[in-house]
Amino acid sequence: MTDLLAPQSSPTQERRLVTEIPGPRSRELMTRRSATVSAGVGTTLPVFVARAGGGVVVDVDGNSLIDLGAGIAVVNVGNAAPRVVAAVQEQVAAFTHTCFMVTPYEGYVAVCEELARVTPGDHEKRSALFNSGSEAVENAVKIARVATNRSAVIVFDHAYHGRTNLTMALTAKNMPYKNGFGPFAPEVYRVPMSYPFRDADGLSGAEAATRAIRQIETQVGAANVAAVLIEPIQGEGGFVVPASGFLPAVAEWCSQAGAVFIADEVQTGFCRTGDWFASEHEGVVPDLITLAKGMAGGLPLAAVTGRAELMDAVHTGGLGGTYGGNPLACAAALASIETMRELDLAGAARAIGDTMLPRLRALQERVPAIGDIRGRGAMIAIELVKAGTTEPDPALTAAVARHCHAQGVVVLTAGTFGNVLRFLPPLVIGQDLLSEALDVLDAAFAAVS
Ligand code: PLZ
Repeated sequence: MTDLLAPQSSPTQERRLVTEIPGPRSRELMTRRSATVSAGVGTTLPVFVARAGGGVVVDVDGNSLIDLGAGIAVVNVGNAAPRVVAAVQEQVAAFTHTCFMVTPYEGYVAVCEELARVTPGDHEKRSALFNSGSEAVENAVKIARVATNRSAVIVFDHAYHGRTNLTMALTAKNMPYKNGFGPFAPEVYRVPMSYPFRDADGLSGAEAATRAIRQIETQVGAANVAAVLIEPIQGEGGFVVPASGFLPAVAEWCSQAGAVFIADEVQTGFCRTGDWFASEHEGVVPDLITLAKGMAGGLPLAAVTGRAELMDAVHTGGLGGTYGGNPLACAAALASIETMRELDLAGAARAIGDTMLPRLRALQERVPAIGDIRGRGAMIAIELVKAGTTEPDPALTAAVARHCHAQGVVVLTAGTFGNVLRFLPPLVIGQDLLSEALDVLDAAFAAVS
């Protein structure tokens, strides 16, 4: 009998470079990639993966890299997490697909039961399952429109909600997400976010909310608003944490205005920020919540969970999709959620933040280009600027990221201005590895600045 929680199936938890990065086999595969994969699909770090687990990614040349990306906040439970592997293996041998809309199966229902338990609020809830975060967001908007019989959707500066047509319209940043891909869906209105590092000094969360709400009321009209859609901590936008009081004030306005408050927790969800969901930090209870990424340990699964009266306002057959709630993905989600509970991964995320923040603050003392350090739990970022200003420094950001990559640490960038380094380690990463990754980051700044 194997212990499902023991990491014995994981690769050795170490940073080990045996070739330059990328190594010869990865370079060969990159050549094949260029000849066959669309140039439209980018690459952050051109090493091809052979295996991954815990806090490392092992490439085809035998290099072992420390993972501070978790596949963009997906493998919160670790890559190929033992419970997930076992659950998927069992399911794949039983049946792989029937389509839940044709002949249902228990896993889908069990996932929805879990989502009702773990998401904020003790009201009656319903869920529907999809394949990607974008699809979840699209469906949340559909549900809000049907339930309110209104059409306007409010989104924020720096928001990221996906790459499909509606979610491109909801996303703020033009390059690379939107450029040339229009026309975009109508009835989407963008208002200012609370962004403490870039707002006027001392602008409180309540004041930033008033600024956004005034714009909604004057430019859209409260009675036309179907939904306000917001990431409680913005992800691709650069881990922007709104000033405290902002989210509760926006949520409160929605309930007054009869608009649906949708929290997009695709990136922040499933223990990432030190709570099950980032909305909980300020006691906000979203009407609808969009989920994906961390929920299924790497298998494609997404969800909209929300108030029963909204979710059930949709006519029968109005929501669905061939693969939504695929049985393998559901098995993976149940195993992931169980792992999060058993290993207290919310606590682990808080511990990661507690390790990272003091180290980054010490680094900031030596590196004046670090303008801001922010985030919560295991969702931490630094924003790089020309020293003493708030002018973004995307070139320095790219150089530091490249240096980390070359030294065997997977880091990601983000931000409207491309000047944010973000850290999203798997929540099961060991403290030693995390600390070694921070040493590499220190050295990267010393080398490039
Ligand atoms: N909402 C808050 O973070 C996905 C995008 C990576 P999908 N973020 C990573 C890229 O460059 O495509 C995301 C998110 C938030 C929605 C989405 C969309 O989720 O699963 O990528 O569709």
